[in-house]
Amino acid sequence: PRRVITFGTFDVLHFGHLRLLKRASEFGDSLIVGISTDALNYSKKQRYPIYKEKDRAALVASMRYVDEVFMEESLDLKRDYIVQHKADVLVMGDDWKGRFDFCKDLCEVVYLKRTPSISTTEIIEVIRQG
Ligand code: C2G
Repeated sequence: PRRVITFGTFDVLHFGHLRLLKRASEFGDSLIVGISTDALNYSKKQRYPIYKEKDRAALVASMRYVDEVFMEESLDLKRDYIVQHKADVLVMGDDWKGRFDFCKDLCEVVYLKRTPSISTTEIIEVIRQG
């Protein structure tokens, strides 16, 4: 059985996330999702996600395409996570195109087209402006 792995924050879960997870799941028999922790987000973007990591993980875990979730504590552990979870394929949206090619000796690496015109940042902006 082929195991697929993907990573993300999945904050303010939206249709673009759903489509990414659905398409990722089609690359194998099970899908494992690394949820970026609140601390990892803070270190990347100098702001915390709207929803706490436990809640983001619970939402993603409840989706029918997802078999397992774990917390992604650091971007530098990507190779360890792939090995630990015995992943055969790493799938990411193409905003990360090329950035995970260094894992190609461990597993297949696939980048999927992002769903246009939807993002957490934009949703937050719209809500803020009222
Ligand atoms: N995505 C998408 N279409 C959108 C928005 C997001 O396909 N309109 C995809 C992204 O390309 C990514 C996944 O959904 O593959 C999760 O997106 P984010 O939560 O924004 O993930 P990010 O914060 O970039 O975290 O180790 C990698 C990081 O943890 C990725």
